[in-house]
Amino acid sequence: MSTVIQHIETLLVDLPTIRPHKLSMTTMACQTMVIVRMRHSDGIEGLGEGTTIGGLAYGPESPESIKCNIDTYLAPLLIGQPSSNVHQLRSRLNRYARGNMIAKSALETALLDAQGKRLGLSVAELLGGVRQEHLSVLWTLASGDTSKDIDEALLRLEQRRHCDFKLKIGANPVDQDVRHVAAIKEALGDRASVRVDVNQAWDESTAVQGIQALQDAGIELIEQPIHAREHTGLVRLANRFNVPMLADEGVQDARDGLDLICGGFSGAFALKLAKSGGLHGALELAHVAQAAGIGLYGGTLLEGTIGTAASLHAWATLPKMAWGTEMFGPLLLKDDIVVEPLNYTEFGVKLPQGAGLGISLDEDKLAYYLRK
Ligand code: MUC
Ligand code: MG
Repeated sequence: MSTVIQHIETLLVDLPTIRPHKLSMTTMACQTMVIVRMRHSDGIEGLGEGTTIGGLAYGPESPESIKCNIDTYLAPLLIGQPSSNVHQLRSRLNRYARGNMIAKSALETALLDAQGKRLGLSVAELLGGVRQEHLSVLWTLASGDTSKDIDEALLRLEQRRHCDFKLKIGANPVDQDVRHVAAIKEALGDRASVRVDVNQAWDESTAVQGIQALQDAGIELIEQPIHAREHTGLVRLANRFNVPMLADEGVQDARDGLDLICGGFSGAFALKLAKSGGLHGALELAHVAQAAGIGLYGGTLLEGTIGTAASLHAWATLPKMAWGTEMFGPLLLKDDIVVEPLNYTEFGVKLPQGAGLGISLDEDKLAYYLRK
């Protein structure tokens, strides 16, 4: 008899951040992860994670809605189904439930983790095999204070932790943001690259003013300066400036990617499991981008170790990404809920080894941080 999915449990886990993390739409002091434990009839448990930023501040799914929609709608679609045909299970979820990409991503991760454990293969091997074992990882400076950000960057450079830095801007007037970024770039000089993420905060004319000043200051990449749906505006900005544009919220999946490419976009795409409903969806976008010569970047929604490991397994199957990754989520958290944390070393992170994701839960820590 074939193995079937028997039980799906979703847990809200609240972990404090090491410092306030200030973005254009919210300031985070805590991260909430939705952890999925999926039990199969052969006794194997698959782990998944769905995480977003700042409740409903970043996107239409909150941790509470992810849990509620999995428990109420998505889990019942999977219970009793054969465990191992992930494509068929993805189609089933997409047929009966629209959107909810973060929830679907957590479930797909748990399915792949279980299937890997069943076959004795890592998730990256299940996806076709590993092309990179060590992935570069940048750090996001978002304390909200210029001198604290400089100290943080210098420490991470000295530790050989990170040598690329992303600055979260857009919450302040453009002149103030530009002064902040330029001061950090000047302090770091050629030792580090500096990029910015505006998280959609500008309109196009503010973007023209801001990007010109950031380009003059030596900033190397501008992430999502304008609203996600303004694809033609992003194409205009990409054509106007030498500094490349990185589409993030504006490119959720392969369809968005195709739309931007057909519109003449020449920048780069940020991949995120959370945007594309899981590993396969994110890789579909990656393949469209590769066919069009668009550079790639491995993005995060600040997931903990389980979600970060899932992303690493997907990115590891791609050739080296032009803009590296930002898979630093676990480093922003004060503690972890896994037995063995990821190995961050030499300006990057190593792909976890072992079957499935290669991650196991620390049950005591999980119980401690579990939302009661
Ligand atoms: C985003 O929009 O890129 C990534 C790093 C960070 O601090 O926030 C995220 C989301
Ligand atoms: Mg972004």
